[in-house]
Amino acid sequence: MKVGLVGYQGGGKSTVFELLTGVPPDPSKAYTGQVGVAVVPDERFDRLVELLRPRKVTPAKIELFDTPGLSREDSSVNAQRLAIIRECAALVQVIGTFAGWDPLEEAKRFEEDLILADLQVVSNRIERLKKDVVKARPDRDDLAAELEALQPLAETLEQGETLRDWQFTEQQDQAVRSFALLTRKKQLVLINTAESQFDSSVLAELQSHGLRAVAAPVGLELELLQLPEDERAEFAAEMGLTEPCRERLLRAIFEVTDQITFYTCTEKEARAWLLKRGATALDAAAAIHTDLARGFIRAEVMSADDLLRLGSEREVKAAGLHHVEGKDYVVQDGDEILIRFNV
Ligand SMILES: Nc1nc2c(ncn2[C@@H]2O[C@H](COP(=O)(O)OP(=O)(O)OP(=O)(O)O)[C@@H](O)[C@H]2O)c(=O)[nH]1
Ligand SMILES: [Mg+2]
Repeated sequence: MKVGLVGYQGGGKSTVFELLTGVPPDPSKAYTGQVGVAVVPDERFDRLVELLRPRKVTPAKIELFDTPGLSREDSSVNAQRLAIIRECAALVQVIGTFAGWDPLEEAKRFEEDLILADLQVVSNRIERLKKDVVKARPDRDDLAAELEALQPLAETLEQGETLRDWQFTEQQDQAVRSFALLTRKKQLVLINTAESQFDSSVLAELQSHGLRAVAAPVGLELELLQLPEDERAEFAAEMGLTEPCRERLLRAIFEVTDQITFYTCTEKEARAWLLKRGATALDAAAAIHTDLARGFIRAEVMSADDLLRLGSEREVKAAGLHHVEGKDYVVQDGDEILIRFNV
């Protein structure tokens, strides 16, 4: 699952990318985008590792996609850049207040761009359907149903609203699947502030507009990390940087993806995995290895919190909190899972 760093040119997307992944942006990828990974901070996993002391530790990672910024002046280049954004599962719009833009204005403007792009895709399909549905075709009924499913979506977009909170029917879901609609993606606004102090009323404004938002002095923090270690404290004091923002941002980005974390722990390796909320034990098995899904027998599950509280698997079992589940079990955030399989 790729999370896109998106927005207008010069907002600081690549600066955020570098801070979070540790990888400097590659200029040769400026027009295509660049993928990097970052570890998802997970305090519960850290405590599990401390308790179990496995030989190997593998935390969960999230994929970040630094995309080319949209142009404010020349919207003709934006169609291709919006197409790049379509590949992302969730969006983080980076707005740089250091550049003098008003965050709420910029967020609204970006939203309009996304709405227009979606409207174009949906309208194109509607026009096509209107032409085909009057022809004598064997699939006429299906086309008519698709047309009916798409029309309310187009109306919503025409009214300048996103599809983020829309309850899609199965038919609608099917009809738009290949469009990867931009305004249907989960989104976070990340305000890249020039200074460590920031007027947080902007966050409240964005939130009342229906957008989740966080703010952080990303540029300053990156600068700090690039200094020799013995100069950092002085720079931080001078700039008023009290608490590092990297982990807080990664956590906020992780939350916007709507995933949960589950764990697999053996003496050899403790590992954290990400899974779509609502996914099953079979999905969890497939995330680990296709063999585990193919030969799935059962999942042995306990909650990491119980394990941490009681101190050992034996104690969890003694307390009756260890359970055996089938393929359809909906994995819960924080489950520790052992998949039994046979291939
Ligand atoms: N003063 C200041 N400058 C910043 C900050 N963050 C980024 N910049 C500068 O702003 C410029 C643009 O930052 P980038 O991170 O390249 O912005 P971008 O969003 O990736 O831009 P595009 O890839 O062109 O869309 C660079 O020169 C950065 O050094 C900040 O917090 N403060
Ligand atoms: Mg960039």
